[in-house]
Amino acid sequence: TTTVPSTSVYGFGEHEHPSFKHSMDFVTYGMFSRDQAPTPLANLYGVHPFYMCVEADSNAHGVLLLNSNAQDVSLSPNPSLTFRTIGGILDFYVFLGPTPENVVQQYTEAIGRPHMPAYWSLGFHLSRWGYGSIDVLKKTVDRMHYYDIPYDVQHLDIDYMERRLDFTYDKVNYAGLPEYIQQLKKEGMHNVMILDPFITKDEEPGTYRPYDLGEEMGVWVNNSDGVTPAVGKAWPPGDSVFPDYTNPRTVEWWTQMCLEFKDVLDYDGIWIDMNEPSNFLRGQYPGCAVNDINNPPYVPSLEKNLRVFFLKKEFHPLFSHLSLPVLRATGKRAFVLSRSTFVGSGKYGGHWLGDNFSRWKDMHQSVIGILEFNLFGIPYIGADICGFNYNTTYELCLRWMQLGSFYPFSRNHNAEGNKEFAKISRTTLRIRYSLLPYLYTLFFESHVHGSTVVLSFLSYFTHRSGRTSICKLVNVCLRIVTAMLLHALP
Ligand code: MIG
Repeated sequence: TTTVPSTSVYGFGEHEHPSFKHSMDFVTYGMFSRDQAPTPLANLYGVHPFYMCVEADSNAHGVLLLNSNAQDVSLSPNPSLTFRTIGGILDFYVFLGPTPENVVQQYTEAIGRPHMPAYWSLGFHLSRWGYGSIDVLKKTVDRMHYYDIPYDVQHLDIDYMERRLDFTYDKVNYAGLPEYIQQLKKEGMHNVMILDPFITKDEEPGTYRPYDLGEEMGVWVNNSDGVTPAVGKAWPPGDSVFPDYTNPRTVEWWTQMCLEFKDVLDYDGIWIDMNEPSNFLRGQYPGCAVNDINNPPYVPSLEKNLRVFFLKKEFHPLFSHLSLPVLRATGKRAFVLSRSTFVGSGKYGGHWLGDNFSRWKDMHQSVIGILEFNLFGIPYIGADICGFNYNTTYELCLRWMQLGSFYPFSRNHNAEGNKEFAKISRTTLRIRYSLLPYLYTLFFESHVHGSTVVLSFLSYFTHRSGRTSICKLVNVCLRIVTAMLLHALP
């Protein structure tokens, strides 16, 4: 337990926090990675035991507890913080600031600077779970062009796969996908494919190379006996095994699979989903041993979860983190979008805020989440524009397009085809595109100096961010106003 010099405490993740500045009224946040749609205060996809505290005189400092075990932190009005972790070491790092921006720069110096994103990835992205066929995909792409929506990146969700098997594509419903991707590339578009981390073990032997090769190389996460693979159940048919990314052989296998797949579908980036890792079973086959590792004497404040896997192993939240550097092997600046993240993941990839809902509240929450991930050193961050779960409405989706046009990572997980809607979306996206050199520079500064890409007005005006930042802010405001005026003219 530690006292803190003020109640202005920010950070800790990943959660849906009701405000950027935390309530210190005896609130407890659990941290352990899991597949959970944003729910207030619950532990979500990633783990970031890092906070920043800003004092009344506007000096700021940050603290990281570098620990990946199941843990929680309680905030009290004293004001104080209490950390409880069920394993590992108490590896604390203190960052002295003095400005909030300095804190983030020092934090990312320690954990790894954010990667430099490819310029194209700052364009607008379109995605949807369930195009269902290449015809619907083509029509969607054509409609985007017809309505003249600025757009650079197309995502393909699990329905492009054959029976949801990684490293395959559906040769019936998506017949001709490799050629279509080539065509899109020629037209200047970029494509991102989803991959899930579980590999089915139940295909006919000799017919599914990702499993056969992985089995041969011995790359799966094992049960406590250290020999038999731990088996779970997820999207692909049959039961699944999970790659053990702490094993260098696994990294070799994973890299090889991704490169071989790139020879089939020439993607520009990968979107790694379900990598908390998620599992549809409660526990695993053949069941979890009864011991105090599986039933710890203290259970941190974590939501009960039906999709828990490897609970309580400190390696669990590192699963996704270790799988991210894979596309370095392509020799190009990689695009890796990860649902689960840990301390330092920003060095390899970006993140989206997960399965939000088509509600006004979720649009509001996206701003808080984006600010927080800028503190965590993952500035390439966005939320599913228009909302992922539920049906969106015209007004909500339109306003969300206007807001989302200014997310660092701007992706809509649904499409609309309506003239007025298109006109307004086009206008705000064009403003985004007119600002891309500026956004790219912010990412460069983030990559080199660890600065934030999005920061709160609070940081600008009350926390001595310095004259340059104020100039930058005035500059970007002026550019937005000018761009809006230009677009408003007939
Ligand atoms: O169990 O791939 O967060 O973006 O569309 C759901 C299907 C799996 C969850 C991701 C979402 C994606 C969906 N995935």
